[in-house]
Amino acid sequence: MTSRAVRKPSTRFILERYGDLLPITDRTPMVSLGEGGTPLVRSRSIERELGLKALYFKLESMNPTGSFKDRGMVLAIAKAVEDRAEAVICASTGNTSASAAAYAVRHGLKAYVIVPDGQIAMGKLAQAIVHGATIVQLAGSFDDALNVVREIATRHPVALVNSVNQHRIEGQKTGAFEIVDDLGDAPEILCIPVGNAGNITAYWRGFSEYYRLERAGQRPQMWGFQAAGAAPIVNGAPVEHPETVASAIRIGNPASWQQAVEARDDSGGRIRAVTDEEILEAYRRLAAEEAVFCEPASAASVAGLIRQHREGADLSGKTAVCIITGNGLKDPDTALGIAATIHRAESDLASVERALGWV
Ligand code: AN7
Repeated sequence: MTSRAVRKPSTRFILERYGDLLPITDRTPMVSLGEGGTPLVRSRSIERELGLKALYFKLESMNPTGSFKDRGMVLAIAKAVEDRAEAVICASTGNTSASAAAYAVRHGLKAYVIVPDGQIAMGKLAQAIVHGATIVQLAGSFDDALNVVREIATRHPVALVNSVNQHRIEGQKTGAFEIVDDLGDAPEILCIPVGNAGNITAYWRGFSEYYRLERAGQRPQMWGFQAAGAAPIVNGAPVEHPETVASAIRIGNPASWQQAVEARDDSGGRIRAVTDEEILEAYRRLAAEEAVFCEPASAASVAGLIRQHREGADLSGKTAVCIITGNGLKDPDTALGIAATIHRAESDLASVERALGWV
């Protein structure tokens, strides 16, 4: 038998790749579903229009359950196993529940998910169903659901895996590590949608840690974007009835509010609102011009960057990264709501040619 050189990449899985910077012990199960190692895809049209030196989309939509939540969940659930938990619970606008359900199955835990009734995207509900989670649809908002699960976790033997669980934030900070490792340094600007504000908190922690360790020469300005109908941090007050097409970030009282404000202020950044129209326009452009199919909440980061440019922000010579937090396939209803012409034809060549307008 001839021996061949196998080009084996060093691991991209975050628990192994960044284990030295995570709260891992020799009892932490190093189970992976393939999370992390997501690509930075360069913009082909929006970058030029905004006059940036470079614009990248970090496709967190390519994680195993289709959202960034997997980075935090792989750690939160591994730590729950380490602590001998037998069940996990979360409140969710959809992606957290999909991720919790998947990682719970992998570790043989029970998953309980509480979601606002009729307010989560279909694909996310489908994920929770197929992974066998116990699902409660609550007649209330995400914020109501989060209040309930926080109380439940103090009364019952079940681990809370919302981002109030610090292991979630620790896992998610690896997204920042990857950006620096890929680009050689932090970008000048990091654009990110803000809902419960766990992810902006995690990215800032990650960039700050790498800066302290001198693995990065700079830290980015953190530019967070909320939907205008669900913009408590921008307004400076909770929103009782948050409303937006971006159901993932329909959140009126974010758990990590204070940490998000700190990330904004310590980085010299900003947290602003974008309208549903701006979100949907960015959503459509991302798919039609950049080949990036994301969910509406993810498009808020790009909508925000475009709006900042329109309002006079000087982007020339700068590098920006937009976090594409979730996959477009999760929310087919929004995709099918985009105006499109779909032609009909009989099942023969001539009819298809006619339908295409070629004869
Ligand atoms: C695609 O799943 O809150 O500011 O319960 O699914 O860290 O909350 C999801 C949030 C952005 C906002 N983009 O992140 C949940 C949930 C997508 C999301 C956010 C979410 P955070």
